[in-house]
Amino acid sequence: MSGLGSEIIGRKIIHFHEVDSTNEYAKLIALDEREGTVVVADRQTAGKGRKGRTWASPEGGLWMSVILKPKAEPKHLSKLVFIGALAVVDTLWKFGIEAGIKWPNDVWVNGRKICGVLTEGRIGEFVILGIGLNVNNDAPEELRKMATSMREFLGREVSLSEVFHALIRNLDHWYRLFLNGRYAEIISALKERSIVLGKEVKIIDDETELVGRAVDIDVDGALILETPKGRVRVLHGDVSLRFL
Ligand code: BTX
Repeated sequence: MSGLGSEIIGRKIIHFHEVDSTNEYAKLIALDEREGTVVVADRQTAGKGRKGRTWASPEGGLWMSVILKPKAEPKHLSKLVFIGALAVVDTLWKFGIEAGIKWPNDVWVNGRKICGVLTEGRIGEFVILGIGLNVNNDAPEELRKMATSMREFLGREVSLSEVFHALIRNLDHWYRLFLNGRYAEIISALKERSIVLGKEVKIIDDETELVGRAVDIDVDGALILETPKGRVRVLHGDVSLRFL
């Protein structure tokens, strides 16, 4: 046990007041660290989203990355992004916030984004699971319409360290299921907490766009879309999903 009530995640915590990106720092030290080490910062000066996008990370939010070294077949590693989203949703529920997962890597509350998850890594060596959760920070001005925070939803500040510790415990729970190969439970929880199933969506993957109704998430975590041309299976990779 780590003292935080977790077995693997949070065995060691590296805290910065400021860093460029916790994911970048975690990648630098990953080979020398045991799995479960967490890098957390009060603010990031170059927080990253997917595909070179920026992640606004002012003080008050929870910006953290976990170093993982799972001995799992490479085809399963893409499911780690769901571990992050599931742990965040469970944490938010504990604080009375009914959040859901916007496949593949966001957590939303009342139609707005509260959290993003970014996994990066080197096959056979490590995976960095990065989580950005708006807690007591304001969403950036230009994103106010599409982003929210725990403080905004609850109308009061919450203890950042309580949120952090709850998230560590929830990550530990879901990661241990992953290590035990309990993928079916992970996918079924993902489906239960999904806010996309049954909705008309547009999938954007570089230059291609696909419109259809999201009807299922399969055993691999791929989204099944019903389109005018039949069923299409969309792997999560780097695709973006918009509601229509
Ligand atoms: P994403 O590419 O899916 O989402 C990025 C998009 O989200 C941005 O283009 C912007 O529209 C919006 N956005 C930016 N900042 C925020 C915010 N604070 N709240 C809500 N929406 C925002 C999602 O990428 C993955 C983000 C991972 C962030 C964590 S923080 C710790 C770790 N370190 C790091 O550099 N990244 C990860």
